[in-house]
Amino acid sequence: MKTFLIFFILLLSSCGGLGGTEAGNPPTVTVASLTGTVSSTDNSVSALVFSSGSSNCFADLIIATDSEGNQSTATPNSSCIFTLDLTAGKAFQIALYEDDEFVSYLKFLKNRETQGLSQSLFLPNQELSINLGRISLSELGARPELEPGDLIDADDDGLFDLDDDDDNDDGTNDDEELDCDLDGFEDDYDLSFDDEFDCDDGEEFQPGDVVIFHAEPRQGEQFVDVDAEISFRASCEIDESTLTSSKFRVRGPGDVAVACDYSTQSGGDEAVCEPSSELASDATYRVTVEGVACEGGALLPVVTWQFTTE
Ligand SMILES: [Ca+2]
Ligand SMILES: [Ca+2]
Ligand SMILES: [Ca+2]
Ligand SMILES: [Ca+2]
Repeated sequence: MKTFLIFFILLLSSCGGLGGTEAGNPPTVTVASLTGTVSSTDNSVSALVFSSGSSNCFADLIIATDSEGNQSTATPNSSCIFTLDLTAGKAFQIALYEDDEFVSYLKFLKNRETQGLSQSLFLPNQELSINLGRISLSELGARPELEPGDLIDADDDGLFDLDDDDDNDDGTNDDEELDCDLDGFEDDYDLSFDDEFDCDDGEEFQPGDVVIFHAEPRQGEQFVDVDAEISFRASCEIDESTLTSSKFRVRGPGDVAVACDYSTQSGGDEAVCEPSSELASDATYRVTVEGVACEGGALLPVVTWQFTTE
C-alpha cells in the first residue's frame, strides 16, 4: 500500500504537480454581471399594492453584443429586473427590446466632467457586480440611474473611470480614442475591424495625425431616430467652409441627397449635419466625407459609413 501511495504521488508530480496550472487547463473566464431595472415606476412601492408589476416593464429582452458580434441575452423578471452575465475583458453594446421591437441602446457616461456619452461599455478583466439601478428613457437613449464608471477602474490606477480622463492609461484621452471603423467600439476594445476600413495595418494613431475618430450614428447602426443629426469628430479643428453637401454627403434611398444645415461643435472638432427634414423610416443612409479640411488646410481622410433608420 505504501509503495502504491508513493508511486501515485510520483505520478501526480510528473503530470505537473498537484492541482497545477499547466497547459491543457481551459483559460479562466471572468464574468461580470450587470443588473438593472427596466420599469417606469418604482416596483418596490407598487409591489405593496400589486402582487405583480410585470406590465410596468418597458423592455422584455436585453441583448448585449460584443465587438465580434457575439450576443448575450437577459429577460427581465416580473419586477422588471434583469441580470446580464458577460465575459469580462471585452466591450459591449447593450440594446433593449419590447415585443421584438427595438426600444433603445444603453448609453454610459465616460467622464463626469465632459459628460461624454458612449454606446459601448468596456468591462475590464475583473470580477464585477454592477448595479445600473433604474433605467430611464430619454432623447439621449436609455440611461442608467447608476453609472458603471463609478465602479470600474479599468487601468487599476485608483481612479474610477468616471473620474479618469484616460481609462486605459494609453496617453489618449477617453473622448479622443480612435474608432477607425466607426462602429462604436474604440480600437483598443475592438476585437474585429470592418474590412471596408483601413484599420488593420497595425499602425497606432499618433498625435498630429489627421483622422476621423468617431461617427454618430455609428457605422452599421440600426434603428436610428428619423430626427437624428449626423456627425463626426476629427483630430483637428474643422474648416467650417469645407462642410458642404458635396464634401460631407449624406445620401438616402435612391441615392437622393439629404439637405443639411452644417455646423461645427465641441470647440470645432465636430462636424454636424442637421437634416432640413425628417429622414425616411426603415431606410439606409450612406455618409461620405471627402474633401473636408482642417483649419490650416490639411485634408481629412476620405471615409464612408452607413446606418439604417427605425
Ligand atoms: Ca482608472
Ligand atoms: Ca473616463
Ligand atoms: Ca485612453
Ligand atoms: Ca471600432
